Amino acid sequence: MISKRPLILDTDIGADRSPEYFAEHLERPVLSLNDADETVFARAPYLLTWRPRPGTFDKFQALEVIFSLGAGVDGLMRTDPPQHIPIVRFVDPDMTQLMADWVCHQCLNHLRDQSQYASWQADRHWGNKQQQPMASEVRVGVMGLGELGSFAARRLAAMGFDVAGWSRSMKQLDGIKTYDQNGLDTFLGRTDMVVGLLPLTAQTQGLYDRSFFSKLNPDGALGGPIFINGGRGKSQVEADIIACLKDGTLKSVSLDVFEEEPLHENSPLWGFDHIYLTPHSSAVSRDSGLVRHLSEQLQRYESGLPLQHLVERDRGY
Ligand code: NDP
Ligand code: OXD
Repeated sequence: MISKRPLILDTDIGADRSPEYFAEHLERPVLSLNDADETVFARAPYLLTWRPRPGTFDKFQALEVIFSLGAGVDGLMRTDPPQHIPIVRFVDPDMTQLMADWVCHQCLNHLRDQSQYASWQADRHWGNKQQQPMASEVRVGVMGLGELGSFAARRLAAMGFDVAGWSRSMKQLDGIKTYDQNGLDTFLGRTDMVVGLLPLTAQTQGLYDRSFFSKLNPDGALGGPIFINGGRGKSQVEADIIACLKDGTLKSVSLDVFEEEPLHENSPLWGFDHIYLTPHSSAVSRDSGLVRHLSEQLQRYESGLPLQHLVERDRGY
């Protein structure tokens, strides 16, 4: 174990992640960033981080690979990681499955009008039978067809929804109609329920605004457009979401991510009784998945194979 090259763990990334856990499972020395000293920084080749503090990279003299704890690297990119050092994103089947579960759960909440039943239950009220549209009558549009979006789109299609997808470059997915950047307005016009699984970049910041929501299909089977965001909160304009919920441009939303997190207790979003909010927990990076991913990538790198899931600097994701 001592002969293996050490990994530095930025322990600010999550309370339950200990260097000891990773050292045991990766079978190599793992040190906390906070405990590392000059001698460690002089020789440490690997860093696992997510939202590093400013100046973190300046400490390292021999850094070779930066591993992101999360699938999204916007927090990492904000702190100017050195250009020549590769950044490996977190990609793992458990995370992909967790996100698809959340997306499907939210789509079913809207399909079956779950907030209405929950409020009747809270009032001990039997209620009236709701109109029940079929999933096949609902057009879902998934924005971002990467690791998470393409799997979620397939799962939605398997559940019977009428699914389309949109991404920067054109994709081909069996049974799913796809659009690239040029097809955005057509894609939005056929969409009743839009699911955001985009990374936060200069191009996607503030994308989900009133003009965007106004392009969604107002006449769908659910009685109005639905917005679901599991990507990044800074891609949405919350003032516009609130105004669009009030004037009916949007019928409802499911939000896991917010412009500022945690969501401020005074946010009007808390006050809507027919929307669904989760605290950035749609797909949490599990330690077991991280170990699997790091083991594989470290093994590849140390045996001379190319690293996978590399961030492309000019795209920002
Ligand atoms: P990927 O990099 O695999 O996929 C990103 C997708 O977005 C690609 O299809 C890409 O297009 C598309 N895209 C990026 N920029 C644009 C653009 N400007 N216009 C159109 N399409 C664009 O990422 P993942 O699927 O792994 O993750 C997506 C995001 O989900 C993460 O960046 C993160 O922010 C968020 N996330 C949120 C979590 C949560 O708990 N809420 C958990 C995990 C991730 P192309 O295929 O052409 O490159
Ligand atoms: C991620 C996240 O990017 O959890 O992995 O948000």
